[in-house]
Amino acid sequence: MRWQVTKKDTVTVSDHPKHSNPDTLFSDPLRAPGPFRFDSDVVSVFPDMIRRSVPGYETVIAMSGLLAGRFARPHSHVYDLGCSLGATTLSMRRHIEVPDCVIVGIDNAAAMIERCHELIALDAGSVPVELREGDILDSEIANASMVVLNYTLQFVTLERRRELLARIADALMPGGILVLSEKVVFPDASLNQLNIDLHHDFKRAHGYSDLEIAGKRDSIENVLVPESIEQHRQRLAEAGFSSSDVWFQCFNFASIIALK
Ligand code: GEK
Repeated sequence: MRWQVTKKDTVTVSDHPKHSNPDTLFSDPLRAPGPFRFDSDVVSVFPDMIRRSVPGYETVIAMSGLLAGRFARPHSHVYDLGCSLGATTLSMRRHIEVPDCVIVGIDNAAAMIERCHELIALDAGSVPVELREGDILDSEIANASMVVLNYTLQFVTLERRRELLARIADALMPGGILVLSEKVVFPDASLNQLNIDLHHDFKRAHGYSDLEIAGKRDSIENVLVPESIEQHRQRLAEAGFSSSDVWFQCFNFASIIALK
């Protein structure tokens, strides 16, 4: 593995090239891809993979930080659920200025949390960060002023999504915010196909071959289950959020804010 940053500094998503090997996981034509797993191979290429695969990723991470600056409250928790290597956590850490606010990052992939600990330790920010290795479906969420699910709910089984969102709504203080970023599908079949094609164009423009795009698509099928924006907003209302709307979208990747 090749990691170049060694001294404490402000670590941000724009440091990706320093924190990632290039993603070549699906470039071997002789290796049949199995179901996608967040293992150490994925961790070593993750920043490069997600930047080149998710249109708008860097904007969503940066704006999550701005939202934290506005919504984080003193004496509260801010949650980064499915924190991976802590890109959202670090972005929020740069912007939170209130006292006694703790960022809690949770991920159930051991390799992710291990590397996330190292990256947080390199960051010079002063807001306390607590990292938990565990399932967000089982982890305690309490006294929250802000909760972020950046590209994580899509990996939770459909049957358990509502219960998780209801627990998040319960844990949020009045005026609290949820940021929910997801790959989405569209009810109109031709628009859906157009957005899938545009996503693949985005990946090609970032250097992925057709073989790599097809390999990742096969591997992630049934692991990542996208829903429509309408389905998300309906469920958010049922879970106890008073309002929600899309604040960012690029092709079939959207981010919603929901207010308690
Ligand atoms: C980012 N938010 O960089 N419990 C805990 N973690 C989970 C669960 C679960 N039930 N299911 C999946 N994960 C990050 C990117 S990546 C998105 C999020 C992607 C974790 C999983 O281990 C992985 O680290 C993360 O959710 C999804 O903004 O890879 O497309």
